[in-house]
Amino acid sequence: MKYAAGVALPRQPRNLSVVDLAPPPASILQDVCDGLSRPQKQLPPKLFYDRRGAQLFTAICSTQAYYPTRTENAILDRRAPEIAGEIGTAAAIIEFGAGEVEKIRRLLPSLHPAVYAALDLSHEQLLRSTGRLAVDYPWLDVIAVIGDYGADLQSRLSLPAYARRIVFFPGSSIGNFEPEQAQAFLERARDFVGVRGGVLIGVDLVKDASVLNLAYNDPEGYTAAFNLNLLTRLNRELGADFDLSAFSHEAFYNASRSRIEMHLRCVRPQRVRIASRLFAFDAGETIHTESSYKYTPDSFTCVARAAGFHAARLWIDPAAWFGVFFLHN
Ligand code: AVI
Repeated sequence: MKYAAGVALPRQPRNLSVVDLAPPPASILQDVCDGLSRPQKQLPPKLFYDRRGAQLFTAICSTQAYYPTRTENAILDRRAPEIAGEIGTAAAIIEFGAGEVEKIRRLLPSLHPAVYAALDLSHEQLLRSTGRLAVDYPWLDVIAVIGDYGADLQSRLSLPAYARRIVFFPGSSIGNFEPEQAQAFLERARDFVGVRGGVLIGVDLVKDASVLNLAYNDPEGYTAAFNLNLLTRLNRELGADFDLSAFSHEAFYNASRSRIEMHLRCVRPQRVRIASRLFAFDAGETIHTESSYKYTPDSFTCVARAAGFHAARLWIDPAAWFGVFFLHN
């Protein structure tokens, strides 16, 4: 059993092991300055997920407006036996961005894998959630992998050779990649799972713009708070002096690019100091903070095919708002 250095884990369940593949802490300063120096200012969406951002994202997922979470959950609940039929029992499931490890619970009774490895960078949350999972499923080997999407799983994660490898990537997080990054992610996943393996992935689908626009402008204001929290984080971690009252949340569906765009719009001219740099914002100018691509079954199948997968099975909800794909060779 391996422990992450410096992580106190009282009463760690015997069926839980921990692998620490976290990259060395990197300063976010360079990414932030690069993004704010572009003609269309931008900030990397990975910066959303500090502790407050993670809480706000959980709150977003519970709203009526943000349909992806409950729609995907309903597909997983309803289709678990069919999904398990495709994957087979005794597989090794590796979930990317596992967080609360909530979705896999919907599949475990049907799927009965040999191993479940949950990868996430947020080690506190991951150790808590995988610890609970290991207690609830004493027959399951659970591995908490502290790392990001770039972690070298091939050489650092030991999985039983007999087990079919399945990458599980729910939540439509693939939509936050640019399409070429999405293809690259799937290519890496395909290399990792090998010819016998597969990828089970949640994908948000193109739909009426009014549904999409509401999902990213929830009446409770959680998405707006999530977006603005980015600036709070820069003020705290980089000593920046953003005046939060000068920026407002904006999210809209860009149909020509099949994506939701989230921006922070500057409502009056601003000069913002970050470390030794000064950034000027005109009134009306925006910082692009996130894209969330929406696919059709065909457009996503094209990306999967370009990444080398030959076969796909798709489960969708009755309104065709969300798809769960199983990609294999
Ligand atoms: C994590 N990701 C799939 C979410 C999305 O829908 O693109 C992030 C999010 N941003 C605003 N609301 C939710």
